[in-house]
Amino acid sequence: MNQVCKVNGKRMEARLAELGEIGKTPENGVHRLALSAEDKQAQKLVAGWMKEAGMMVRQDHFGNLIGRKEGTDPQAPVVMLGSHIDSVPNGGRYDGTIGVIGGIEVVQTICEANITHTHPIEVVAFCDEEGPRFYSGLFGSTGMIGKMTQEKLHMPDDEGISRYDELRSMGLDPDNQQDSVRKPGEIKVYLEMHIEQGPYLQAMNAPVGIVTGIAGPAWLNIKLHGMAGHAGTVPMNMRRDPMSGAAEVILAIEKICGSDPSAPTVGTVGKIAAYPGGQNVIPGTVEFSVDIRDTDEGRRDAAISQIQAAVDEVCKRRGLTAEVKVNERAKPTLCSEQVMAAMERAAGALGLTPPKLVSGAGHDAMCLAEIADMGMIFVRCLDGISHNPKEYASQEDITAGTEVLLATTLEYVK
Ligand code: HGY
Ligand code: MN
Ligand code: MN
Repeated sequence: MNQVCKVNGKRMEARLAELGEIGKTPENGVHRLALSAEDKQAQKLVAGWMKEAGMMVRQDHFGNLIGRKEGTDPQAPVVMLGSHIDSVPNGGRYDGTIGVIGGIEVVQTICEANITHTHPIEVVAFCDEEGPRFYSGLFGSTGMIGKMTQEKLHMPDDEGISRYDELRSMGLDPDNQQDSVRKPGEIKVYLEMHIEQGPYLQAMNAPVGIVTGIAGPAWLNIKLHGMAGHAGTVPMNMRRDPMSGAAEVILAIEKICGSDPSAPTVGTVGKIAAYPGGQNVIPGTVEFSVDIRDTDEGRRDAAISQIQAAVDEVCKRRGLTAEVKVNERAKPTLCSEQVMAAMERAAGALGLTPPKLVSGAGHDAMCLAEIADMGMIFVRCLDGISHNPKEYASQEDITAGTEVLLATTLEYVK
């Protein structure tokens, strides 16, 4: 393979800073929800960088932004790099973005070093990886592998707007999905660099890690219905209060998911709302989200069944009714052994010995693993903080991760 070349850490640092200004929050985080005005503005900025890096740029009908650099054989399967640029509400500026900016940097470095390669390289900013706005994530990558559902496409946000509406308003045609779907064999390998979003690399004093597998998230929406009433006049023993019921269920979720300290099962209630939502009104309905994850699908689904049983018991005892909807049930995913070995070789040549670790966070890589070999490189982040404006990864560590990404890419594009 051609000469060794170095990525430009300063260029990546400047791009991360510029991207972080779009949707910036008072606490210096980012609020760039999928398909929002901020997300669309960020897509335009990233598309410009893809062009600067020597790529042709298009957007597929799922809203995925795709840069492509041809190799000597345009029919050869694609080496795909990518991640996402949408964020959670008031999130961090490194989650997803380092994988897109790092991928662009790999292609730009290959271009500037005039390295010839056989396989085409694509860099993808997947649409709506995070999911909070439309109640399910991995949207663009799910579409790319041909698993889009009408329910996902038309699920409205809290203002009644769907991803379908937003994509149409961008001049895309989500009804014409077939030419946006990639088939097994079209993609040789998918490589994603991402911040770890956990504490282990820092604890092991390692700048980068190699991911062995990704926990599978299940997202539920639970509604408890009781009887709205006057906060001042309804005696405590005559209430059917769904807020107190929700409190009991939420504590049950914590107990169920923490019952086996040796298991990586986690459960989170991140969003809750009371209707009608008055200071002096006993709520009629309380609705809350549940995010349950595990690397073992059976154990995760057993936790969901236990949560369902807890809801039934609380409702029976308190005279409530419940609606439990499972919006997302992603399978835990293993990374390809060959890709992990290639990453290890690449890191070794750079003098790094990255530890192997599991990802508790979900990633687009889970979808791509269904149609191609997949691997992920983790970059250390400060105190493991993520989905928080305090999220931070150093330029040195991001550069180290990108060097591993570049070297792994060069092995696959031959
Ligand atoms: O929720 C997740 O694991 C990812 O941040 N979308
Ligand atoms: Mn992410
Ligand atoms: Mn995230």
